[in-house]
Amino acid sequence: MLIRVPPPSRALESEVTPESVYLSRRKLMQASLALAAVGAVPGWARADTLGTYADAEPAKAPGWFDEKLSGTRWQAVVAEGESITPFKDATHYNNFYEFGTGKGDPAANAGKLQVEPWSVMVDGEVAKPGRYAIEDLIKPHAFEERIYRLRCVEAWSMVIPWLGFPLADLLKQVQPTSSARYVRFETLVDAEHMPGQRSGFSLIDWPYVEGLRLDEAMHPLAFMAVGMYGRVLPAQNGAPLRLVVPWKYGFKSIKSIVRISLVDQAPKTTWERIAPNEYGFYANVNPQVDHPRWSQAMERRLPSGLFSPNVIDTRMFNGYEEVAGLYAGMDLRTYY
Ligand SMILES: Nc1nc2c(c(=O)[nH]1)N[C@H]1C(S)=C(S)[C@@H](COP(=O)(O)O)O[C@H]1N2
Ligand SMILES: [Mo]
Repeated sequence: MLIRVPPPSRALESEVTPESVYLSRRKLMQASLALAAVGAVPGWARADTLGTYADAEPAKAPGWFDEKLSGTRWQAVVAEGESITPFKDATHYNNFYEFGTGKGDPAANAGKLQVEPWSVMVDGEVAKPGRYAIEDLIKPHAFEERIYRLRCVEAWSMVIPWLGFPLADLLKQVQPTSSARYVRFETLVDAEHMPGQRSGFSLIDWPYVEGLRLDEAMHPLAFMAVGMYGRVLPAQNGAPLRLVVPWKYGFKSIKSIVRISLVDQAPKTTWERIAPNEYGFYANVNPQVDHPRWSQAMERRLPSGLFSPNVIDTRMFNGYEEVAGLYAGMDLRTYY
């Protein structure tokens, strides 16, 4: 359960510059060029928080990833005065039930996931449906780095530097028709390599399904990640392609996507099916609407331990208040 301690002051937090974060000379030059090009960059979006990460284990990436990496726009930092979660925590404290329900299970088991070749079925209300090889889905889009807070519904959080591109760009590529109202996402089903799908005790009716309203999906903050910490996405974080919706609880950010459908009805999502009174379709981070079994007013920011629990206030929309307009006139207690 959550231990309530006063949140550390913002000043204290911003003093912490993660030693693990640095830029290579080449990336630093790219970053300053990119920053100069975009012009009005807020003071906290300093170049030394962008780029490569000393603690990130290097990994061999598919060719399509390496081809795009050098053109990355190291510009969009969205974590004012906060420090980036160590790579080790972000990759060893995971939820990915396909690999087991323990926080260490994904890191232990996801190495068996076969990510090459990978394709994504795009269907439903789109002008360009079809089975897309991941290369073809990625090719038209420049990589960006986005440093986002990730707030799990279980009241812990991290700050993760993602690599990828806006979901809106992918949707424009496949061209939703005028009847499309929602986007539905599905994760891979592969019981041979995903031990959680073999478990007889699993609550989940596979595949894992998530969804967004089309206007939410088109919001510039909604992101498709293919990498993190300047490298390709580790399997336990949802390789090779996962959604990141930073203003919503983490369970909306579906991993290892194999199908994207444009539909006219709100899809029934995995956690809604399991416990509709606890997990809604919207799942916007909201400190005022508690989970039926625990408070959502605060969160444990990882790394967190017994002697420094690092409990901080949870912010409305996880601090991404620019999305508020999407929910104008909606009672967020009803649409939780
Ligand atoms: N397919 C799938 N996607 C998933 C999950 C899952 O179990 N299966 N867990 C979700 C939850 S609850 C969270 S908090 C985030 C965790 O992402 P991370 O492990 O990269 O931090 O992934 C989400 N995406
Ligand atoms: Mo979560």
